[in-house]
Amino acid sequence: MRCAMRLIVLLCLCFTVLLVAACGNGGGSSGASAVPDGPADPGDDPDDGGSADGGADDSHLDDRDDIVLRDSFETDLWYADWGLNAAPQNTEIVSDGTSFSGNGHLRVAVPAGGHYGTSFGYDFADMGVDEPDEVYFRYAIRLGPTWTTEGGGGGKLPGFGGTYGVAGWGGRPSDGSNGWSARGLFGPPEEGGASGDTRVGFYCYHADMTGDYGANWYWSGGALGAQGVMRRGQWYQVEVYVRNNTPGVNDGILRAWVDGIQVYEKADVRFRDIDTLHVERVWFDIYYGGTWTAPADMYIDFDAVAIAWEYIGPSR
Ligand SMILES: [Ca+2]
Repeated sequence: MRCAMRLIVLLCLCFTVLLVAACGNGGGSSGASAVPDGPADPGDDPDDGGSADGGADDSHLDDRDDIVLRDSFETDLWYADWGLNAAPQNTEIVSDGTSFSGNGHLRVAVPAGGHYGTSFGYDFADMGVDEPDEVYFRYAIRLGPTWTTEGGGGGKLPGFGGTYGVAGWGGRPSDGSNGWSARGLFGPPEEGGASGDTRVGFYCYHADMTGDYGANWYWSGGALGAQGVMRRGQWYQVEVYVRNNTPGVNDGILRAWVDGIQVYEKADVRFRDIDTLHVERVWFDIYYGGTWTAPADMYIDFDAVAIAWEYIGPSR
């Protein structure tokens, strides 16, 4: 009888311990998830690498020690890796089975009648990384089904900035001492403007510019064809490269590749006359205009971003 009582007491104790442990776990997981802050560790993004549902595989980048950032937009908290505390305007993670890599991508909406888009960046100094003078930036891009430049509209796509909040964008011309930028550019095709076909290139504020606005340097070849256009609904993997010029010398470089094929090079750019201007940021700027606005509700999808000190190359 005493044995039986001891067993019952022991069982009760065990049950109590299990109950307390279960409650403890429940309490922990029901709290708000902490948003990690601080600079991202290069090559330390658990979202990336390995075989991906979307078919694109970046595992060949896993062993590289020059990768500054990889983002495959697999989580709603993607923006923390960019040093942000909240998702930028008009962005959302979409998981609809059509991602370029994995099962998530970033959708940037451009509402009818508006200019934005979105604007955020990977600001090297803010992320604890010395501002470079050359950098590679790769992203996958897909124009949405209602995307159009009909009527002549164009605007900005992701690229590089060294504006320092002073000059080199937005009608604030560069003079070599104040700032520069080389964002992406989109514009209407030479023919078939209603088709959604969209020319792409660099939109560059540089020290040799005349007037108040940047130069349009369009790309062509490779997957863009002779007309240099992207089509709706198709993923393209863009990689852009900038090398700042020797101060005062026309030896700065801009290059672009689409799906691993080079589609642009310019090697005589003068971004700066002083050595205190560097690559301040990788600038994720989606802006319709100019002065014109989006003629319809539109969006662009992005995925498989990488920033690195050496050529990245396409996903496999
Ligand atoms: Ca993805």
